[in-house]
Amino acid sequence: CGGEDAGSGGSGSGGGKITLGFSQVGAESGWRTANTKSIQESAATAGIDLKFSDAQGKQENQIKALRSFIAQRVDVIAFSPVVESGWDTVLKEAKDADIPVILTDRAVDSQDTSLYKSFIGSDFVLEGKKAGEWLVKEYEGKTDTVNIVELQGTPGAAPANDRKAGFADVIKADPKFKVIASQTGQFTRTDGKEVMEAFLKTYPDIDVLYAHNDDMGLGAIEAIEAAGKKPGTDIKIITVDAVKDGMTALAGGKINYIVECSPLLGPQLMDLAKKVKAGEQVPQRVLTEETTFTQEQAKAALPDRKY
Ligand code: GZL
Repeated sequence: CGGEDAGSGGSGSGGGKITLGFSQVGAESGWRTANTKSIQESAATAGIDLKFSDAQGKQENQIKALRSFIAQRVDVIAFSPVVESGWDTVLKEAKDADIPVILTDRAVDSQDTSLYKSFIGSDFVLEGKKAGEWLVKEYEGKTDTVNIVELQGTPGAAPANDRKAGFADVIKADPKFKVIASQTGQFTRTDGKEVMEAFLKTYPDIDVLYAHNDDMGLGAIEAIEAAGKKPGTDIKIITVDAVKDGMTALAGGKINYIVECSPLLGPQLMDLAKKVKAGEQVPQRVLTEETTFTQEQAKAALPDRKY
């Protein structure tokens, strides 16, 4: 769906070599590590000069990085917004500086879509729906209450907001599904384990855990086992991402279903950056390809997993 005519971009290093300023969320999960690797390797392959900044999960660090890229007159700016809100001012500064911006991975809630040339990432609402649809099928024909606990991603982050909404939208069809607790585990193993420990102390009969990423699910598995319960059997577990550690737990029966969210955005980002720099029209929205995995499918897919 045609985007805007891309800006001419900054002076950058002039000539052929494109300078791309990239602000990354942080290093909170296996997914993020794989995403960073994809971006760094793809920039090298594409002959793009990458200025990479790790925000350690803080929006103020991302805004600082974007302002630094503007000051350096990079040709293109790309970033994965740690949260959805609070970007309009700095995005307007980039637009006023005639430096095109590409969003990767996560969206912003800016109403003015002229503030960025393209957004490449997953449909997180759909990911939440896929998780819910598996659960509905898993409990088809059953009438007992299904007690669900939810480990949410980073507060305010698009994947956390949307995976929660998509899941809730599907399970609301059947009142037997009850989300008895829902709390952030910050997309990390450590927090996922701590919050699951608290859930287990408070709720003796948890049937299902829905974790917004593998890492929190893996942390929760440690807590479930420490509590003397069998993950994947006593408590069914659904996660999102499909990184290698998650797929290994799925193949091993400790997770029941994983909705894939691909971190391999690097090649498409570099292609978009080149097009935007050349002033070519680019799609406003680029959806990433992804699937879902059962335990059997994970066993088959594991040997070829790239991350
Ligand atoms: C999703 C990405 C999320 C992953 C988490 O595109 O933003 O952030 O699902 C990561 O693992 O921390």
